[in-house]
Amino acid sequence: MADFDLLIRGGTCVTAADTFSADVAIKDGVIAATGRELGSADKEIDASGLLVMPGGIDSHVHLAQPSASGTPQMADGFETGTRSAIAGGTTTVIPFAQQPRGVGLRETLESYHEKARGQAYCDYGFHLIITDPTPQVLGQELPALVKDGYTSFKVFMTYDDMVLNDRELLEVFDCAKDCKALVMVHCEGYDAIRFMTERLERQGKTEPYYHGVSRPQIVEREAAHRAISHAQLIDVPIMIVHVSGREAMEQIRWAQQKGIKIFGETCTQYIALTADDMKGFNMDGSGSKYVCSPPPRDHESWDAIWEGIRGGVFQTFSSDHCPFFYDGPQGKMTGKAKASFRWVPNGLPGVENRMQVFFSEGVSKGRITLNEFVALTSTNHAKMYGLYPKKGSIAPGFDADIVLWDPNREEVITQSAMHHAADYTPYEGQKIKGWPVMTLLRGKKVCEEGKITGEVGDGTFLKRDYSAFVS
Ligand code: DUC
Ligand code: ZN
Ligand code: ZN
Repeated sequence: MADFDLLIRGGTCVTAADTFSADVAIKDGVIAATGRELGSADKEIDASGLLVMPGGIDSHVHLAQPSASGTPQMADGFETGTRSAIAGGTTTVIPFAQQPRGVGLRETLESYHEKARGQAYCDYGFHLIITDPTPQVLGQELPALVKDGYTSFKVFMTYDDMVLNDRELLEVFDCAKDCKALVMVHCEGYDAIRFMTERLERQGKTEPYYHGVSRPQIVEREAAHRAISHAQLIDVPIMIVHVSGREAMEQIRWAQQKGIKIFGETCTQYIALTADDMKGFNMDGSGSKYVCSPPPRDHESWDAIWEGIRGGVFQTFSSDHCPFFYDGPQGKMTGKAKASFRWVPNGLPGVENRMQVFFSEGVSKGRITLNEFVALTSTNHAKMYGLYPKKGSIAPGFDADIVLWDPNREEVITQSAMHHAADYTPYEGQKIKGWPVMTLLRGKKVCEEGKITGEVGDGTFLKRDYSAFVS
């Protein structure tokens, strides 16, 4: 009988801390050993010339979230969204379970479990989205669910159906402090956006491009500062998600330098897209393909985001995969969206392209090291959201979630090769250097050369521990 189930031979292992030549031995879905002369295995994979990295963890993904009536439904559910994830080298996603106002948190979670059960190609957890922080929710439901392993949740400072006012934010932060949960905050100011939107509409400026004008960086900066101040008042750590440019980045850096426990996340669209992409062909709608919130900015903002990445302001790099169709009856420009950008659904597909774009722009262009790439795409997500030391590294005892990566391979991103259900990728035509060639989920080969070899249902639900960053 062989010593191991699988041996990955001859590759270069990369973790958040080290880069080293070693074979990786896998048994029962777990990494059993790394090194040389490890023993025999039932199967072997030749990884010479390839990087052996922890599978990506994308801690900011939206799948199968219902939309308000009359607006388009999301393009991806759990099956297609997680299929797209593994094709891009990501082996764990953490989507959101959004509480409809008036509905309890357990009922909310159960409805998402139903959508996900047996449908996923990769492992998954859930963050809650709290939209209705009643005394019952904060006093009983949320603390109990945090104990049950739902250790993070998101709150919004904008959107009619989700916005929390300052008093509610403070109550939620206070609850998070008591139950050791990590709060993710969407920082954009509701009133300022409404004011800008109504003024633009009065001026007849309703094309998708004006989505970006309605929520400039000042709006994000003001909300980020307000969230930071509230967090400081309560003395609770928070994570400011999807930071788009210099203004909010500097607020986080300022807070971190003062010793306030604020964490930061940025996403692919903020290093690869600009507001000009939303110009498209105006009301024929192609600009709507790029409508997301916060909106993509400009090249100076890309530089600011890289400054934040290199300077340690951001701990995680996510996709904020939030996919809608462009064409057809569920397309981004259907119904009310033709009348104003305010009705265009906010979000882009991106879970498949996250690691490709980040590797190419980051590692291949010399902006970050391989180890920083692993930290920002995998290890830090695992630590931030209570999945470490099960996920996020190449070492004995970790799940054998592994991506084999060719650092020299050149490709061009194109919709025809994508695995999501959406009918476009916002990264169409991007030239990429560095590409995933094989993805393993707990030791099983689930994707090779863009061909899915895993099965729907391979992915399992992950109960999570407390964040390593919340004490
Ligand atoms: N916030 C997100 O996190 N994702 C999509 C849209 C939004 O506003
Ligand atoms: Zn958000
Ligand atoms: Zn999001």
